[in-house]
Amino acid sequence: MNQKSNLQIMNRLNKKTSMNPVITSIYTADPSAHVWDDGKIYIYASHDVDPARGCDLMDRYHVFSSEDMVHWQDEGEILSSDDVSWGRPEGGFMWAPDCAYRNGTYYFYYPHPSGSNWNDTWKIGVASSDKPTSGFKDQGYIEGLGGFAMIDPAVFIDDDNRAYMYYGGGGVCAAVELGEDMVTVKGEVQEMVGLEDFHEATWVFKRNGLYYLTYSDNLEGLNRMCYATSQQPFGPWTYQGVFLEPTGCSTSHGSVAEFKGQWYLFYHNQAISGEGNLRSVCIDELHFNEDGTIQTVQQTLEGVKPVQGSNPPSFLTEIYRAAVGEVKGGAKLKRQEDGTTVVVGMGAEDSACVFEGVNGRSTGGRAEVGIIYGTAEPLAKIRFAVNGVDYSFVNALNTGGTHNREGYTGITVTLKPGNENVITLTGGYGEVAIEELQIKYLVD
Ligand code: FUB
Repeated sequence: MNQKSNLQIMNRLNKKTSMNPVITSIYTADPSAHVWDDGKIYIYASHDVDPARGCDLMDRYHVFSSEDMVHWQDEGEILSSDDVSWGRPEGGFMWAPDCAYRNGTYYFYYPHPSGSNWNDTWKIGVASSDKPTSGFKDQGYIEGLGGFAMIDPAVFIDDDNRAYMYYGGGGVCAAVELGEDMVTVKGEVQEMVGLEDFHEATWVFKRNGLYYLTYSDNLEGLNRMCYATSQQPFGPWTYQGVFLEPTGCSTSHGSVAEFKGQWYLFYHNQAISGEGNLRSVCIDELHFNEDGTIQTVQQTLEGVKPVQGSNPPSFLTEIYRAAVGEVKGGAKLKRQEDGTTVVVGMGAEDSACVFEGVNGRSTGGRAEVGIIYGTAEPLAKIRFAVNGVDYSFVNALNTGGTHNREGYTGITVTLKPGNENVITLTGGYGEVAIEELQIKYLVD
């Protein structure tokens, strides 16, 4: 195999704004954004596994982090339906999640059915970790919640440190206080009163002492995001109207967060795929009027600017370059004029290229894989597997590669220790000429 030596590369990205969608390597939706004590902002999102089949293949949550709102690091997969001991045997259906932090532990909440009859068996599961981006372990589901569509959990921790979980779908929004352990409930589940045309996608935040509950409405085929306000965490709520008009996607789901003095809306659209079940996370600024009402969010292509005082991240990283070994099916190795070799023919059915002997270092662990390629087809994609584990399709877009396009996120995977990792790219979904993989190791 044509392996190149390890290189120390100063990787300075020059992206000026975040661009929308902001996450482009895989399909993500339902973003829940949080600022943690390490000074970074994180997005916990649903993962629309491609190809989608309704919403039932949604699985394998990823989390993304940023220091400046413009450059986002895929931190990798944090939980899949395979990890859920009580979940439905068929897996999938890992819908809109949220995360909360208390006393050194991160709690990841997610809706998932416990039975094959998915629509009647929703539960809200919880997994915990001492890290925001890895190590999450199933802690079962929250008992004592209401017997209706238990989807879309959102956890809000108030200034007095009391924690509340909001959830619901199909017209009912409910809330309950969480116990100190963040897993049991305290007191009665209460239905939220005063919301108009509630559909799903609850999110709660507080600003200047006022509680805001955002959610999606039922506008046929093109849900919008609405909000209501209250002086108390349990309402009653005063409906305030729509603040995100349709994004072009049938569902709408978002979160609101303040980071370094600026408020943002995190939401999704279907701008990359054109399909309602292959969605992409976006970010735009959120502005308030003097009376606390929210201005209609302007959906932009540029996204948001770097936060004040931030520099583009510059990280000295060991980047390991793997070159292709074996090619299969219609795929062929082609020597270029500059002496480099690329894999062509990846548009053919059954085509694949295999990178063997990929170094996971002595420890193994998380590593971001950038695929260096060229394509002229906006919706070309490649199926991506590591050591036989399928990571879904990775979008190619007509961009020149996951590390070449400004700000294009690579995909983060788990490697095993040693140099026997095998990465397989399978084609048949558009012409993509593949040059090499670049592997950036992430420290846990
Ligand atoms: O992503 C699956 C479901 O679609 C979410 O749970 C809803 O909020 C909607 O976005």
